[in-house]
Amino acid sequence: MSSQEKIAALLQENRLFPPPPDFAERAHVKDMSLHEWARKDRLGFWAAMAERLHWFKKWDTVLEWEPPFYKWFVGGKLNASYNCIDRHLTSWRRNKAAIIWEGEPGDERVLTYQDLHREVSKAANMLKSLGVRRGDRVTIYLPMIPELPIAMLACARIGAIHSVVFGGFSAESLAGRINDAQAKIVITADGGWRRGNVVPLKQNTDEALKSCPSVEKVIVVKRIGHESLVHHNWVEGRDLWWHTLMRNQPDTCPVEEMDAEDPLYILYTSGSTGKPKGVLHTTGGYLTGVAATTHYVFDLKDEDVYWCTADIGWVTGHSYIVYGPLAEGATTVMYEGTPDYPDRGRFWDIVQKYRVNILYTAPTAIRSFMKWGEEWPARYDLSSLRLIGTVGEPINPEAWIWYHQHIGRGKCPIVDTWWQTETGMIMITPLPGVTHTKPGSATIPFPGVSAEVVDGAGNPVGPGEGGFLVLTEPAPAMLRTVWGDPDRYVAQYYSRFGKSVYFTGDGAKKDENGYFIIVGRVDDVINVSGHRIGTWEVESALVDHPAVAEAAVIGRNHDIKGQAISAFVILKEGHQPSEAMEKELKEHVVRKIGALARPEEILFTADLPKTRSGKIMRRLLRDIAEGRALGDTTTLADPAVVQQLKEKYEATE
Ligand code: 6R9
Repeated sequence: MSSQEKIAALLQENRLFPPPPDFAERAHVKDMSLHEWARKDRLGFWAAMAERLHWFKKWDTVLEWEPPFYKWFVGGKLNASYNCIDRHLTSWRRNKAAIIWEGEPGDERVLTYQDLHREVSKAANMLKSLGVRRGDRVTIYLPMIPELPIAMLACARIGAIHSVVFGGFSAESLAGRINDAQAKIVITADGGWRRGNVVPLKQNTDEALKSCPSVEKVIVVKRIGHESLVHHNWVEGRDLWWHTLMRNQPDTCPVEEMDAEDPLYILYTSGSTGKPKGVLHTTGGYLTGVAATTHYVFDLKDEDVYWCTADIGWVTGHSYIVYGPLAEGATTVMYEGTPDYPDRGRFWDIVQKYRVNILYTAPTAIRSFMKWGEEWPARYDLSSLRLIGTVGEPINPEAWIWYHQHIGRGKCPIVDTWWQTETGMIMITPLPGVTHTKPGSATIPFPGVSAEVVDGAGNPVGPGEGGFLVLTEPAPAMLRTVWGDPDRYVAQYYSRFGKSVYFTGDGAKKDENGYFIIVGRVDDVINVSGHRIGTWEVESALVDHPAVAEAAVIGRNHDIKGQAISAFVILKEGHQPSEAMEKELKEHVVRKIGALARPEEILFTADLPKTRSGKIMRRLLRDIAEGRALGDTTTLADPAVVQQLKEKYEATE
């Protein structure tokens, strides 16, 4: 049987995959008692989860609420850096590898918890010496190098709020995020490696800082070491080398006692309208949520080597490379580069080399691996793997089965975990020792989490019926507000279905067992390779170009990326559609936002389908881009517009 036939056969059975008996026997959770406990006493359950952390002072109240504003562990005092480092130093764990790092060129660094304590303390002292105080914002724009988690934990240590900006974002995106947070300090690097090329992070920072008056100092990590990356634009007095500043810092630094509700970090994410929002996470609830889920979802044991392949620039890296694993005293692997450099075996080489036990990656990566062929993983010894997981977008059952067979070798449970930047922690997921998994389903809510699928009026829908995914109870790791814009927080998340129901922006259904199947975004957010991009952002970038009169952007299905960006553009008088114009507009979007927002294709048109009230009908554009028969066009101002567009689109294919 060919691989394709095998997959087809497995899928036809539509069967559930029970946890392998030897896995279940040794798992932290072997039965449904955790779920039952949380169902009976939700707050008691979360209080017990909070006990996993070290508190300088215990909380007075588990939850105080005035929907949609929630406070968890009120009155409690703790520090995230202390919980991720210091508390592990009193046991044998101080000599355990905290971070195993591999650079793209193949260089390596291993930091034990003791090493991490020293580096983080020095970095915290460095920040203090530059005037950073509790509550100040620090923007971090770094590649995947150890200085990134070190900088985050240094901020947490002194109560500064970090805002990590993914290294793939443009200067302009960086500037927007620095200004929104009013950051005092930017931490960057001379550059980062990507497929053997240098990403010029310092140059982007220089460009961004032309419009960022709040920034006083720039700390630059020397990652690449090419003089040309920094010398022409080094601003004396503003720019400082990380290694010079770190040299004479004391290697201990007292931790700030933070309130449970003090901010830990801001992370920007795309919404359906407007600029990216600064999602605000606080200390006690967030850390409780990520520590508990790391422990139970990944069935993490002290002897495990755990690898989450995300970039720390996204929430998955914050919660499941840095805060969750380190709070749990784990060994967390960090890799700088891409899966196909220097060849398509790189991930499997890393699994084999470090004997990785738990692997957490994205469906888009799995679909690439499928395309590259099973011979790549087959060349490596993957026998150390005992649990594998996915996050970021819906996983198609074919990819699930392929992952199960070729990476999990039929032996590893798969945890398909649904969550968001806003939820901070995994919300819907199997627990690998007990939940029977089903390809394409994230299964059931984590204990203490309440999710539902509802219709437009907010009423639960029946099995198999599509609806909106909502969270009906607060959970400790969820965002507290949108930085600087509480009205937007309310409007975005707590108005569609009332003040006490959180709207996720996702469509979903439940099967007859109550398992959740998440279909994808139902708002104007596109999920490209697991990265969220707002249609509004791409449209704004396009109309910013002098030749563009109007633009409409949609996400269409894509075999590898999940979704790809299709843009429909009306040019201004005097500009002609051409290949050169298409290229220029794509580059313009990359310059404005970053390479992740590059449209897959641009279709020039004289008109866009609009309702009589002037709203662009994206649904019809999606029909066109995905080559479907056109949906209902009766509400259109001019139905001929779509027909013409469709013909044109088909002609360009
Ligand atoms: C963690 C993260 C959140 C959006 C979310 C949903 C999609 C994430 C998923 C999933 C189906 C899963 N998503 N995990 N869809 N199954 N297991 O990815 O956060 O970048 O904020 O994206 O990603 O659409 O709403 P974020």
